[in-house]
Amino acid sequence: MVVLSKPEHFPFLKNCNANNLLYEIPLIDLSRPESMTEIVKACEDFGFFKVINHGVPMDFIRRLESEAVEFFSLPLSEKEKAGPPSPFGYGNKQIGRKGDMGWVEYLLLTTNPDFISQKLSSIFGESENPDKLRAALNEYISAVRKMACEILELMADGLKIQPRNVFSKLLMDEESDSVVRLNHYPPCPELERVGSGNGNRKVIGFGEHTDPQIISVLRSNNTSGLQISLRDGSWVSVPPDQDSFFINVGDSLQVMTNRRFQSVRHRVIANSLKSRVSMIYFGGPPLCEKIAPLPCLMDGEESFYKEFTWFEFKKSVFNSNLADNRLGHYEKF
Ligand code: GA4
Repeated sequence: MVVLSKPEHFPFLKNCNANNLLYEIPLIDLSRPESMTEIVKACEDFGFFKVINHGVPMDFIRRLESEAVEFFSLPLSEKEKAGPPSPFGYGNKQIGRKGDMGWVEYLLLTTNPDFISQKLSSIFGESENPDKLRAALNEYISAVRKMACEILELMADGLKIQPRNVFSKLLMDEESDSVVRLNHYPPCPELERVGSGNGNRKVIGFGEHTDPQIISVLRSNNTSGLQISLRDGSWVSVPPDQDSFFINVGDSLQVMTNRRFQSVRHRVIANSLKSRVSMIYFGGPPLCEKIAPLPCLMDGEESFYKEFTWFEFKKSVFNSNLADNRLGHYEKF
């Protein structure tokens, strides 16, 4: 009999304690030269890691968080003026177009500054609110994009891919289809019961899913809730850290690396007492970009995927449920 949970069979389980609290999230210090190899290892083992010494000014982070808190404290009727969430705007409990629900409200925007200006002016009219929120979003997005590009270049170096901007150029492209999301998970005193038999009472804030883009950069306040799924399917909680960023490998990067890196399944569980506020940058390619394994990574191997454009993939993403395996449709075997 194979005992799957033994650390020697799954090296990443060494990082978990008995309560499945991942106390040793792969930690990448971007100021250290070792970060390149450590990032590659973290992407192979988890598709997920935490970054410190990230270079994003704390002022930018605090400013956007406080703007987000201010926005979410508006009366519902005001926030709803920014709806519906699809393709971009304010959403409450409903996620996507296929009936997924979560204990969350959010603002979903593209990262294009002109779009942000237009959208915010249409929500707030002539008041001074849009200027503050717009400025906070724009400075945050630029700094986080820069960090995401640095990480993607370290990945390329670590994988010995040239040129090193092979991934990062997709985020820097004027046509890059990147998204920013502000999430508010209100405290949930009346915990609904999900699942059965294990005595765990949970309310799903944001249901399990992988991110379709190349890379996601998440920052949250100090409220817990984020969980990631390990390769054996078990869920582990990620201790929050408001001074760090958490990086997710997205589906598109999984394809471009022909599964050397795997996108990470994750979800958010609501907290009964404290609000959780997160801000996520999803770095995506231009719509016309072909997503396929990079030939230099194939080394004689066959591609696991049929080629597709980001536009085609995105269309199927938005017609899917949150938990679906969206890459299944493009797998060759
Ligand atoms: C998950 C990652 C991003 O938050 C997002 C989400 C999108 C949405 O909220 O509209 C989706 C989800 C996400 C994947 C499946 C579809 C689309 C909700 C949903 C049910 C903005 C994205 O790009 O894909």
